[in-house]
Amino acid sequence: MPQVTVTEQLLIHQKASPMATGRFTRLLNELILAAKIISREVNKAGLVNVLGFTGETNIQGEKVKKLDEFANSVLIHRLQRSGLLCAMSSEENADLIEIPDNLKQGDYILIFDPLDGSSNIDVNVSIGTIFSILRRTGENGPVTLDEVLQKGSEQVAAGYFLYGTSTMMVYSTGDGVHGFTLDPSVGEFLLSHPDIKIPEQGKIYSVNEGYWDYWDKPTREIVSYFKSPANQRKKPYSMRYIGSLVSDFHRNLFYGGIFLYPRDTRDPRLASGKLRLLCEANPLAFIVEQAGGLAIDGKNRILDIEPHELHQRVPLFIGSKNDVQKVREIYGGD
Ligand code: AHM
Ligand code: MG
Repeated sequence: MPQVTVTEQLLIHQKASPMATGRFTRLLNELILAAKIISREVNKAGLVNVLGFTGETNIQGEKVKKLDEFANSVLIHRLQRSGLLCAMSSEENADLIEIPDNLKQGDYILIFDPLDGSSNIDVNVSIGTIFSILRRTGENGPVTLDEVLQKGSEQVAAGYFLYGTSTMMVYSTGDGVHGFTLDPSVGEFLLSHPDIKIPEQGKIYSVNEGYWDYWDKPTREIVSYFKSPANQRKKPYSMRYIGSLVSDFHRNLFYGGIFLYPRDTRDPRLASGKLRLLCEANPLAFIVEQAGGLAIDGKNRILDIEPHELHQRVPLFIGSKNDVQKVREIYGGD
């Protein structure tokens, strides 16, 4: 079977759009190179002194690990110099990352979580990089925060890199979802999973059930539904929770199921859940919808939420269509 690299696939996509300038292809290629560098470091993390806390605390009040910092700086350094972006936003940076005046500006905005699932780094569990690409809405000149705070439905592309037993890239430009696996012997991402579709009906639920006491009644009812043999499936769902959003999402994308991160009624910091709208929920919602699934905050479609701040958090229910619809029904949505 002929092997298609991600670059070949991007060029095919580019040729199919008469207005394409090649800039978007270059942007994805820059991202891919950054991810290969991160993947290399993740793979050797156990061997060199890149593990452990730096002792610093990020803007979310969480301890930052060295590998997070590394991934963040690789992405910022490479993409800032690409000439393709007018701004970036990272989960690790409180403010917008501007492109310095001495560097060329572009029309795109990149939002990312450089290394999601960082609590898993020290124990060799899969982690990932999540990205979202927007086009700027204004003309030239300094980018405004409003241009970055676009609804998820405006994303031009979104995806993630999963550093697992293999390194994978899963992305969508709004034309289906495609998965590529890094062949380390040639250093290329090869098309391994074309046109991914999530099963309409899942068999897995993924949630941190340790927080049961902190949930409201409807949330407990939802989780009880998935545990119950009397559900749609007529047998209990299996519970699978890695604690790395990318990995939990990726498994459910292929096997079918639902990932839940509900609001927390006791901890005011988690009153809107833990996950971030712009760098986590929106890109994965874009992917899941392209794969035939759904993503909601309980009642509303994630991609329709108007963001009002860069690090806004949102409850997230994402996965197979029937399972997410059940959540919406129990919360009393449409
Ligand atoms: P991070 O971006 O700081 O790694 O935090 C997000 C992670 C997700 O990957 C995961 O789904 C979630 O936090 C797990 O949270 P919890 O430990 O509360 O279950
Ligand atoms: Mg994260």
